[in-house]
Amino acid sequence: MKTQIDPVLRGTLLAAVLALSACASMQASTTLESKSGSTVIGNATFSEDGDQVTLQLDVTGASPGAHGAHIHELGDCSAADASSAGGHWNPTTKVHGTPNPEHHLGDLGNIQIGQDGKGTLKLSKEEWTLGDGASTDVVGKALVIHAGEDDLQTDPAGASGARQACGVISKQ
Ligand SMILES: [Cu+2]
Ligand SMILES: [Zn+2]
Repeated sequence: MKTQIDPVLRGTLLAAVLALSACASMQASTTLESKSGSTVIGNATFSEDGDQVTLQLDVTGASPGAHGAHIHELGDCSAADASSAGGHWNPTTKVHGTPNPEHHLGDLGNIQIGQDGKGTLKLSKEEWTLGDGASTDVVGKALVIHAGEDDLQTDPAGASGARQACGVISKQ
């Protein structure tokens, strides 16, 4: 009698091992709450992806068009206008703007919102880290969505207007 593992069972075991290894990689997330009287809400997930950290951001309830999105330096969304989140997260002391190769670590550019008020942004950065407590760690910072478009050049904040949603990034 053969002692080989049944191919179906083997497939199930392989799937279980893959699921476990996926769980082992670090994740962080945040739920964005409306600020400045807006209806904008959303959620974001950061996951380790090889040498980089990948952000998946989903927003609803926003006006159609481009909205500036940034990681701000203070994990505090308590103010009604989210001013408590401070300025752009900039641990490497660079100048604002995504075309600039040496921009703020917190510069995410713009999220494009459709006629249905929804938008998605996916972005990876090698410079980000997740949960290691280093100055490049996204955990403990605040993700902010703005009323207007980030012009990607005006220092220090891209002239993108009021802060319409804010969420503190925490480890999962
Ligand atoms: Cu901002
Ligand atoms: Zn910036």
